[in-house]
Amino acid sequence: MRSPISTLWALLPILAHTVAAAPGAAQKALTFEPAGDAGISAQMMFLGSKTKVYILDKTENNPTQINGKYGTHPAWAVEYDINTQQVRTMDVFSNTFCACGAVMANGTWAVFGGNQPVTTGGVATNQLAAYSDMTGGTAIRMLTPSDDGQSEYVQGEVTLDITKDTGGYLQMTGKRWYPTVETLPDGSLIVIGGDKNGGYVNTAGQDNPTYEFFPPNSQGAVHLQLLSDTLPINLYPLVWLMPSGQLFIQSGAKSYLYDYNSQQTTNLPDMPYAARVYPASAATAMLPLTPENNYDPTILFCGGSNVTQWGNDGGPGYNVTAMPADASCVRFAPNQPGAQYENDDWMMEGRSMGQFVILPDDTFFHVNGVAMGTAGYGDQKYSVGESFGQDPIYMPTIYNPNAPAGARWNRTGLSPSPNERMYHSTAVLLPDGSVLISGSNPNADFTNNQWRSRTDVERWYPWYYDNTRPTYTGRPESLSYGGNYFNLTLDTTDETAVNNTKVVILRGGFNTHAIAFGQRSLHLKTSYTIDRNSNTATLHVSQMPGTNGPNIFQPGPALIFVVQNGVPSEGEFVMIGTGELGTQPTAANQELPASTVIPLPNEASSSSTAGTTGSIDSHKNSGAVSLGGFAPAVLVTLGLALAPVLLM
Ligand SMILES: *[C@@H]1O[C@H](CO)[C@@H](O)[C@H](O)[C@H]1NC(C)=O
Ligand SMILES: *[C@@H]1O[C@H](CO)[C@@H](O)[C@H](O)[C@H]1NC(C)=O
Ligand SMILES: *[C@@H]1O[C@H](CO)[C@@H](O)[C@H](O)[C@H]1NC(C)=O
Ligand SMILES: *[C@@H]1O[C@H](CO)[C@@H](O)[C@H](O)[C@H]1NC(C)=O
Ligand SMILES: *[C@@H]1O[C@H](CO)[C@@H](O)[C@H](O)[C@H]1NC(C)=O
Ligand SMILES: *[C@@H]1O[C@H](CO)[C@@H](O)[C@H](O)[C@H]1NC(C)=O
Ligand SMILES: [Cu+2]
Repeated sequence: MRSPISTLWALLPILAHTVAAAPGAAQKALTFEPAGDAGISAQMMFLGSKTKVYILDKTENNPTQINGKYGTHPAWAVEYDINTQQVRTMDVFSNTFCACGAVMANGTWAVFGGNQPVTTGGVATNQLAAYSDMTGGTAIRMLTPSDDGQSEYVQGEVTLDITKDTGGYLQMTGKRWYPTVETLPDGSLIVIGGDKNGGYVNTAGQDNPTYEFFPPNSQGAVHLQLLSDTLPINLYPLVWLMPSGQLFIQSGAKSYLYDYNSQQTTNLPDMPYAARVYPASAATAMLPLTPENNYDPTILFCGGSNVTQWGNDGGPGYNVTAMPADASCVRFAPNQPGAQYENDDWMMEGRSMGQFVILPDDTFFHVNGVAMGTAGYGDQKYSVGESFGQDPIYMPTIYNPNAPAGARWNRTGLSPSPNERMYHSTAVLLPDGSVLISGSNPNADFTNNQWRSRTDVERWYPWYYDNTRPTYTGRPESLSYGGNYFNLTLDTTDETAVNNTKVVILRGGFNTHAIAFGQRSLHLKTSYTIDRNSNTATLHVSQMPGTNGPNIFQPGPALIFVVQNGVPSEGEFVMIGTGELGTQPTAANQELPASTVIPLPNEASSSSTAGTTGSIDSHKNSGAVSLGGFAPAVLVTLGLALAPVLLM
């Protein structure tokens, strides 16, 4: 029988969790809300620090001006403050038109490539006239984010021959427009592919079928045949680092594993149903890596376009806006022997340029994009305005990878955004678990004509947004690959809630063209000790996986969330790894103690009969949890025998 006192203790956490949101606070869950104006169109976006989102545009005639190093010109880069919704213009002096980026192990972001200098109307130029922009093709810009409003891009110096970048260290081996960047296990970067001067799709004449590393090494540009083999739709190839250290690459209709150490390529099955890479532009994401799936990656591809004729760099060559976007969804687990693409639940409608934002509750917010046509724009008779896509989809969807097949897509309670988010729009997760959305600009230069260049910012709030959020103490500043576990003290001792607490490491990545480059989510292993005497709940949390850890989740900053019954805490930045580039030390993960409830003395009396001292009611909740010296059978018997005592 439970004493009155223990009944009270049991009620406390329930009381704490029913405290309503502040009186008068508007309920925001499942709604969109305006969130200021960026002054530029958010073609690229990444969360750099707890309070700052960095937004990049291409060279164009934005309403906001900046007095830059090479003259006064429209701004193409801003720092957006999440709390005040104010922006600070930043000087980027090369054309970032369709660049790519990633974060390194030391927390510095690097943004690679772009296009040639342009003047009014996006027309190529070799004069400083109009926009004072330099060539972006070979450019590298680095940014170390901070909350203090002082960060600036570090860029290669240029001569006033604006077509040449003389930055030495800060320039690539060749021009890359639409390259892909992935962080490597040592926290350096690989920059893959791209073309030289832009266009709707790539052509052999201007392809750059190579990759290079950053910081650069003696290899320079390394030929990558699979890029040539997947022309013309090999721009922004879809690339994920695998636990083996190889790269999974999906380009054109092909799939590969590529080992950049041995330069060996392994062919994998072809992509079914539709093209997923730009300009078909499917929504893509790696499913959360968890102890339950042994951190074995599965990649999800949804939508895109099953256009079969791709035209050339001048455009599609036919009325592409009349093509319905694709609705199919497939999963692929590249590491599995004999891996095949498998059907997943198809989307509620066809969509090109939909984007997945992985939320801390493991569901994917799917937003932005169009129902007809593809990415890209051009001055063609079939363009809508200049857009090669039309029929924007205002209604988001939620994808739940853990729901049973047939029930993974869901829009219960959702409502549409009033704003179209078409080509060159972006979305990124914020530390409070909401999503920032901005951009949409299928135009060569800034315009208010349909479809207009959007500079407004909006925010979307998931179902958990207004819930009382879990809090905890003991958050580490950094996590190692393997080593000793750490303890967090939770704000509830309710066993169901404690048992349903996950620690999620999430990196939102560099977002552009409906792709979140580098987006990854990983669950750390956990177990718990609830002590009814001190009324405390301690969550024991493993470090990052030791074995292959830097391949599974690359070093560098990421958000940590404590997620209880699906409701995330505020996310905080934690450094994964050493905080420096270089081989990351790995070690075996210390085994976690078995989950335990230490009862009050009157309850414990029954435990002594089983010969234990206080530590009873052990629950094994992960394959790696230590059994604390007890044989499994003994523990099971013990658990069953004590269950009535503990649970009544
Ligand atoms: C991070 O590493 C890069 C490449 O070595 C370097 O250029 C940059 O200055 C480093 N950032 C910090 C904050 O040390
Ligand atoms: C391409 O998509 C259209 C529209 O969704 C569909 O009717 C058609 O069957 C698809 N074709 C293939 C080969 O999947
Ligand atoms: C292209 O297709 C769209 C959608 O069917 C149609 O509205 C438009 O008139 C077509 N444009 C041209 C130039 O044929
Ligand atoms: C949709 O998702 C919500 C929130 O996750 C859930 O409560 C609801 O049961 C789901 N609906 C369907 C039809 O799956
Ligand atoms: C974590 O908690 C366990 C049991 O509650 C304790 O034995 C261990 O020493 C703690 N570890 C740290 C690093 O505080
Ligand atoms: C803890 O959660 C696991 C997984 O959901 C479940 O199997 C187990 O029964 C739970 N244990 C308790 C004590 O609630
Ligand atoms: Cu683009």
